[in-house]
Amino acid sequence: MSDVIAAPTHCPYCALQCGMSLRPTGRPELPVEVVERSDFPVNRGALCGKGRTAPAVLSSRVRLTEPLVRCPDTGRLEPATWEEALAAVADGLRRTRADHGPDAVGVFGGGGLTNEKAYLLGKFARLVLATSQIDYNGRFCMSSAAAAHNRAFGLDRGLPFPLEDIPHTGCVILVGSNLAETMPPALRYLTELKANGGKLIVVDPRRTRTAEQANLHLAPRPGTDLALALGLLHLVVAEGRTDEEFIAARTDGWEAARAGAMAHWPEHVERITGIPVPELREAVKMFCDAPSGMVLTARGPEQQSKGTDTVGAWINLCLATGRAGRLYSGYGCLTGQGNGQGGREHGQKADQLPGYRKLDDPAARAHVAGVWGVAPDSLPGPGRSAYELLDALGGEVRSLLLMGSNPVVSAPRAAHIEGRLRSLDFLAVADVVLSETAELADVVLPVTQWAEETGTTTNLEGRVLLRRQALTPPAGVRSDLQVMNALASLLGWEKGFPTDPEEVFDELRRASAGGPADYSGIDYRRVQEENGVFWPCPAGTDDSAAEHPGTPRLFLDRFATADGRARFVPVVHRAAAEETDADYPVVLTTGRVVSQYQSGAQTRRVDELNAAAPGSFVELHPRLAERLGVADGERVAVVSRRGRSVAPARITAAIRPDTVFMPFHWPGEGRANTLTNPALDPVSRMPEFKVCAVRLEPAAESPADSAADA
Ligand SMILES: Nc1nc2c(c(=O)[nH]1)N[C@H]1C(S)=C(S)[C@@H](COP(=O)(O)OP(=O)(O)OC[C@H]3O[C@@H](n4cnc5c(=O)[nH]c(N)nc54)[C@H](O)[C@@H]3O)O[C@H]1N2
Ligand SMILES: Nc1nc2c(c(=O)[nH]1)N[C@H]1C(S)=C(S)[C@@H](COP(=O)(O)OP(=O)(O)OC[C@H]3O[C@@H](n4cnc5c(=O)[nH]c(N)nc54)[C@H](O)[C@@H]3O)O[C@H]1N2
Ligand code: SF4
Ligand SMILES: [Mo]
Repeated sequence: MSDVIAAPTHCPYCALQCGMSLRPTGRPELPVEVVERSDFPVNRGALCGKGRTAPAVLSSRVRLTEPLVRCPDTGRLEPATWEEALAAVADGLRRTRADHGPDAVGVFGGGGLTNEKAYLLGKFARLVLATSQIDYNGRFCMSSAAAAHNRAFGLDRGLPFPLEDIPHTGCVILVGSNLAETMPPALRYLTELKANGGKLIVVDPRRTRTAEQANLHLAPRPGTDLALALGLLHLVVAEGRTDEEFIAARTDGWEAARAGAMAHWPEHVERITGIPVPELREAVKMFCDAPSGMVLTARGPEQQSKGTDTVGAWINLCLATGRAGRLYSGYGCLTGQGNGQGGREHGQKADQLPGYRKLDDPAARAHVAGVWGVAPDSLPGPGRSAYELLDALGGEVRSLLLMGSNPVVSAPRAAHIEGRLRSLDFLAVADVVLSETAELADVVLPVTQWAEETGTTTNLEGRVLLRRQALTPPAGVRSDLQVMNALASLLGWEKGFPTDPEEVFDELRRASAGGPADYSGIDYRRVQEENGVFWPCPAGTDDSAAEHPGTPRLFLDRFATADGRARFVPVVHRAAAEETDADYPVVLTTGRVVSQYQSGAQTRRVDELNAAAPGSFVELHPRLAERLGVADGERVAVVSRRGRSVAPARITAAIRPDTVFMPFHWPGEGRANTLTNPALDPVSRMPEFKVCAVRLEPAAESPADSAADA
């Protein structure tokens, strides 16, 4: 079958980007298997079940191996040649553009795409399609932390230090991260922290496997992290635990931030969050008694309609206590997707150009236009954010090219978004499997996967990594880069579009040079020899200049603002976009389980993972279950203003009695996103996945009509 070379690479899934090696099996149905690779420092050989079983998705039994085009007669997706499929895509996009103008064509990308793909997708949208309408699923992920990072530090890199620093700090506050399930090999860093005498505080409405590790678990009502952070800062000030020297030497704006915090009295914060004042005091004592400290956030506090301010409040706590810009101290965001970091730096975001440059900055436009060989004026301006783009489908945006996301399952208010996708004049989806979104497409393009292609990703530490091709893809699939190249030429783009990943990376380096995320000194050879290189890594100014070593630790001497000082951002608490009331008295929050990944498009095709996590469920407290008369395992309906979902009850005292939790990995009647609220953060445009109001009802035994708005 395929000719296979054993090769070191990285997992296709989450932002940890665990190192692994692939060994040929000689079995066509499963051409490679994963073997341990202990030389990569992030995971030192450890893998979760998803990474271990990732080769199952390479199997022709579950993946796409030929293009599909919707037949006008049968209305069904039918096999087609690549020439037919690509011509159909070019025609569909061209027709929309001719009838409605370039901004009627949209592009939607993903944080799982390699740097090379993300970079070319942005270039393809702006040059070949000349559209401003491009955004990506990272907007659903960590965009609030990204915005808060930029506001406070002048730069956004998920972690400003390597993971290996965590065991050396004195105290970690982990806010809304369940990394025991979402990045299992990283749990080791917390175990080592505690073994070194460091303290762990976990903030999560549920007593998760991660929270079980904590010295102190604070369980706030979902959507109240902003009040919590402000309340802690209030106590820090009241108890005289600020670091005045650090504040004076390295920050600006303390007075206004301090005034905001002083308005949040502990008793008031207890009423909002449900966390008793003595626990607030204990948290402050633990954090401030330690010689150094870190605050790490993940999706819990970020996926809120005030996510940017919430992260800002946690950053203020770090700045006020001098827990930033120092060795073993700082704020960091645990980015989620395989290339969640690099995917947000190179221009698939609506307002962005490569190198984390801003699309509305004339100097940035001039630089990138120069690399691309076009006039700066020819670059479109910023477009809509992800949810706003999906919501405009069938209206102002009439055709969509989608690469690397499955919004039918993962977008907020998903039944409505599914309706918008159905109302498009034309939808093309490039994917490795027939996802729920691909099922709606007019054309489906089957593309190569991680092990079948070469490309770089940037993990949550800002470490640029290389996945090298390890096996030959099946005949019938092409790479995303080949897809863009072919479409560019069919659409009349004469300057060519590279298909060799290393050539694309070299262009990306030049486009990023001098930008905030400067990759110009990084190349494939260095990445391989050094087991990853941390950006920023500018190229030497002339050939004799020494190689820049990369930047594992940011901000030790100065922050990335113009004057080198960090900015306090004054914030005050505000309520969730949708509060509970008599009709919808319970809070719904959503998230993940260890054995499924995201919309499940890939992991729901792996038997071992399905056996471990076969379907959706509703986690609820025994008291709430008793009030409803629901027994464990019984089907329960969850109803919000957006729709109704049904899934078995999972009764556990590990969740607040006023809150229910659903994982979002499944389509159909158990789809959590049928319920979620698309209210957006005003700065980051992040939807409020983590809080909405619902009511619960016992469900009929027969599968319910999952009635929902459209
Ligand atoms: N197994 C698995 N691993 C994954 C993924 C996956 O789908 N499956 N996805 C990857 C991606 S893209 C991402 S973004 C990361 C996400 O990684 P995490 O952020 O760890 O994942 P979540 O489960 O979404 O949310 C974390 C926790 O937030 C809590 N939470 C809910 N509401 C609130 C709130 O209002 N405040 C606070 N403080 N906490 C709250 C939830 O109870 C949950 O335990 O995981 C990555 N890894
Ligand atoms: N309720 C709720 N909803 C959420 C969240 C939540 O916590 N709660 N979390 C949000 C977050 S953080 C995220 S990141 C999103 C993720 O949700 P999605 O954007 O739907 O992410 P995936 O399920 O990873 O979808 C990736 C798709 O691209 C395909 N794919 C994989 N690799 C490639 C490639 O190289 N090329 C191409 N063309 N396709 C590829 C996969 O097969 C899959 O169909 O979900 C968000 N939705
Ligand atoms: S933790 Fe993330 S990167 Fe590591 S094996 Fe699991 S899914 Fe892959
Ligand atoms: Mo994510």
